[in-house]
Amino acid sequence: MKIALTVAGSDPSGGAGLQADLRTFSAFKVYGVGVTSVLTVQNTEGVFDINPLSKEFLSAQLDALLTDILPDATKTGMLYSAENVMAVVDKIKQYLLKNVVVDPVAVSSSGFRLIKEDALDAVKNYLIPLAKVVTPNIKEASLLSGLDIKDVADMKKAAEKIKDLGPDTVIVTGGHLEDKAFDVFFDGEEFLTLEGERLEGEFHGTGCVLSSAIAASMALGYDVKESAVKTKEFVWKAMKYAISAGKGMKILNF
Ligand code: PXL
Repeated sequence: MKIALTVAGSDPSGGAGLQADLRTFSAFKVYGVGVTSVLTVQNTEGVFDINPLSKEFLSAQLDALLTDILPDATKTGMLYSAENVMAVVDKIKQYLLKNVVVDPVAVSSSGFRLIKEDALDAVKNYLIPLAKVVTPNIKEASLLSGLDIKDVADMKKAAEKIKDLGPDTVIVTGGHLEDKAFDVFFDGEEFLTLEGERLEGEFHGTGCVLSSAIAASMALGYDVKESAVKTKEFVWKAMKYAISAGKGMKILNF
């Protein structure tokens, strides 16, 4: 069985973060292993507090795991502090981790900031350059590119700028225009605009599920483009059949 690793924050509601990532790996019949970077106080209505683990504890978890199990793909989610970003960067290099998918988590759907100011620079300058795929949503793509994004043309410009940071592929997600939802894929040569019918509602954890699905698909041996196309369909269906587990945002169902 193929193995995927997530290094991510804990979301007790299970809609996002480590819990959602592991659930996604299972849906792809990939064995999931998980290293926790941050604890959050959270439910489907919002994020109320954040408690990052120390870089020593994060590194110790990664060492214990990676000297035992080497994953076929790795996804990084919320890391929060610059020290934790750098700890993950060091371990990706030390263990030569492959198929690295970086979800540059910065802001929750409810608007709560999920990254410290100085950590964004570390993500940009050290983590994203190691990525096979980086999956910013529109807000994150704006932060990373410095561009104001209003339409698909802006998403493409942002993808180009983010590609210059050094990842193999950029997927900017969540562009809305009229009744369509767009993701833009750019590998340095080819742009693909992945289009889906726009779904109404507030969803929690779409970015986590998307990046984990891409990691799982790559762990199974699919290339990045095939993985991106397959994942768009998977996430769209999971949103269409989303459940209201609590009083707040809907949780993807797959
Ligand atoms: O969806 C981004 C995200 C990632 N990781 C954790 C989160 C959230 C959003 O709330 O809580 C742990």
